[in-house]
Amino acid sequence: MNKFAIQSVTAREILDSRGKPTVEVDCELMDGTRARAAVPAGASTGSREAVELRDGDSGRFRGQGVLQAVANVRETIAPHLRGMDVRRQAQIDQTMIALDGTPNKARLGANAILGVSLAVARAAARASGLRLFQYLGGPGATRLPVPHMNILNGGVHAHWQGADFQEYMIAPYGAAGFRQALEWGSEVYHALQAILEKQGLSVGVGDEGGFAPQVRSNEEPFELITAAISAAGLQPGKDVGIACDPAASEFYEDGRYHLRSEGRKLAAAEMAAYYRQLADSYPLVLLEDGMAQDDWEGWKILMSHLGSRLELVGDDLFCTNVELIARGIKEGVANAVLIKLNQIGTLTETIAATRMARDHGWGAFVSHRSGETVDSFIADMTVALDTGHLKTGAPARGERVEKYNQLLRIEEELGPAARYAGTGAYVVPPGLHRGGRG
Ligand code: 2PG
Ligand code: MG
Repeated sequence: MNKFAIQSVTAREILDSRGKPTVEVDCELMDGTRARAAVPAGASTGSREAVELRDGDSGRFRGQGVLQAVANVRETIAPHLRGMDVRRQAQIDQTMIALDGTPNKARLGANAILGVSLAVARAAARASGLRLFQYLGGPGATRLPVPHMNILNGGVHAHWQGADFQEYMIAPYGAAGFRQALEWGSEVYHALQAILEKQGLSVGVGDEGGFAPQVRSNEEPFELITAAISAAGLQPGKDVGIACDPAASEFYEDGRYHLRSEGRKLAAAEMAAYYRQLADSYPLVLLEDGMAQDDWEGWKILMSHLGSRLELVGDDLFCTNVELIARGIKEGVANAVLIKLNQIGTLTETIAATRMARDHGWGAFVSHRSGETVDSFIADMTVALDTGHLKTGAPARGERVEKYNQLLRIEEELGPAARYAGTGAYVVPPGLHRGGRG
């Protein structure tokens, strides 16, 4: 008997952090090894993401049910995987892609396929007697990422109550190790809370656990966060930098960027100038989706303004899709790629996207989704793929901190072999782009 042979694969509908249904998959091997994985879901989704199959039955979960995806795992995928060696990840993923037969996983659902892909990988690691990060990354997987903690939420994640920009993150790249980075993150988060309270602003949180105050501009959060870093006894730009994901596709209408909180509509060149002013004034190190997914010309303008100073990450622009990334590399529209498993739908395609970015000297920035579960797969995957940085929300809320806590465990497990990516995480290292010196 091959103990690595798949005995069964099954799925169920569970709830995610927003209380919406999502897919959870269990995989069991011949030797009794069991593993489980759950699938996240976005709110500000790219238009070219693989298809997340929803039932559309308005009688259940406002049409958001995933019973069809669950049935696809149980009835269509599982019979084909039974007996396969669970370590043959690429073959298993390929089998599901072929079974689906569409270019964007529209038939079986990327949520069905991804759940299986991840449960299979975890089962293989377990049966091999390895931690997931070791199984996926081998002996070289020893570098802990800089955690990008989203401490102030806006845009669709805060129901447009405050900033138009979706995510304001702190990046403690100056810490000595991951544990200290997380400690600093938590301290800055709580320092920000105190500042907001003092100013009479709300400390209610958005989808990713960051505060969602009713600010008057998209610049104000940069001021508040810089003050919070200092209030925590840390040096802005040296110890802790700032990263931002405006998620610009969400406020791009009729060829212009509509900043509701500021009552302005900007053209791409004006938007790029705005970002440059922010980079001049605050310790900005990384800007994700500064332009919209359909505004490739805008991205080129942004690159010419800031490409030598900041890591410019494409999320909705690339959707973790090697075809879109290849085009982006050819046209020079960014210098880094956001990596989200469920945008593409299998582990092997996600690894291929990461490789393509790195092979061309681009950054790869691993990400959670705004709808999450306590599954911490991306923590292990980030160490395994050695991407040097990830974002997985605030240092608060169970589904967010579970990933950070898993990285603490990995750092502990590695012991003296653990290294911290620090400023080496970025394609453009911080310090080259500080105010006045850029
Ligand atoms: C993003 C993500 C994650 P969502 O835009 O980068 O923060 O948001 O999951 O809603 O697409
Ligand atoms: Mg994004």
